[in-house]
Amino acid sequence: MRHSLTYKVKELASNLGADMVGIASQKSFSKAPHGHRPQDLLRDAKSVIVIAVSLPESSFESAPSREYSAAYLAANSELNRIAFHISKLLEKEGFRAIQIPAAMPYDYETDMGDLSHRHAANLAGLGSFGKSCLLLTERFGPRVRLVSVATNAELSHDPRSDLDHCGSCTKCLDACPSGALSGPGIIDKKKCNEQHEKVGEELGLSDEEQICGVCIKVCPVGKPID
Ligand code: B12
Ligand code: SF4
Ligand code: SF4
Repeated sequence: MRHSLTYKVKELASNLGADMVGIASQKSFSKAPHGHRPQDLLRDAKSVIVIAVSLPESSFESAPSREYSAAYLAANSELNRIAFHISKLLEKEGFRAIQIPAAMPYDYETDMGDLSHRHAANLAGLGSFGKSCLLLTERFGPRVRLVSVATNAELSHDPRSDLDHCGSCTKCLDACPSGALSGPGIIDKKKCNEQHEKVGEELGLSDEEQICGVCIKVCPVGKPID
């Protein structure tokens, strides 16, 4: 039962356009901040399904740009759509499931999502953290966006990923235009946010459309060698 439902969930996600799917146990979130664990969103949560959709390589070439912003928004709506259908499948099978927004809405005061998709993706084996604080996947590097679904179904869990993809590289730290990345894994969210606002003003973007993405653009992980 557990294996066949896991298979159905993964199959549906990839039929709907997911590039990667992994599953983490609710128990692996024990170090997540209070209020941001799967059981804070779904009382009897047992598993978290994490889905990644990659963005076309070319959309980053121009980043930050209106074209990258469009790809960013398209990926968010694809992810929310996939998560919606996974939740419906699980409910049809007699379980409960809740989708966590890919991006907006989140708590704008604390800059925190209800659940951190990056941590969830790491726990579900999709990739590991880079010096940029982003999730790096072997195949697409950081050029993926993520979404999670918490469910009370006991699914088969994937092992956590702990590969170091960065080594001695410091490209993202050197390229960050706002100085928000001051060291490996250290981000000043205020500076990063201000950069999003600055770019947004320059490009005439609404709050929801604001992007930067330079730390993704310069990352060599998962890029074809040229
Ligand atoms: C708010 C937000 C922002 C804010 C704040 C960023 C930040 N670093 O928190 C701003 C606007 C600045 C921002 C910028 C960007 N973002 Co953003 N953002 C989010 C959002 C909506 C919430 C992030 C969040 O919850 N942060 C709070 C927590 C995780 O961070 P924290 O306070 O530092 O948490 C500490 C502890 O609480 C603890 N913790 C929290 N949860 C857990 C869980 C466990 C198990 C453990 C052990 C610990 C733990 O860990 C942290 C300490 O290291 C997520 C979507 C989501 N729901 O995950 C996208 C998201 C993180 N953003 C994303 C992206 C791509 C970007 C940008 C590139 C923007 C762009 N598209 O141009 C930049 C990159 C900045 C960077 N280098 O990290 C992607 C990342 C994809 C990836 N490959 O990793 C996400 C996941 C959106 C998505 N659906 O894909 N973002
Ligand atoms: S999104 Fe831009 S400002 Fe924010 S950390 Fe990445 S490069 Fe720096
Ligand atoms: S640019 Fe280099 S240091 Fe930054 S996340 Fe990618 S591999 Fe790591």
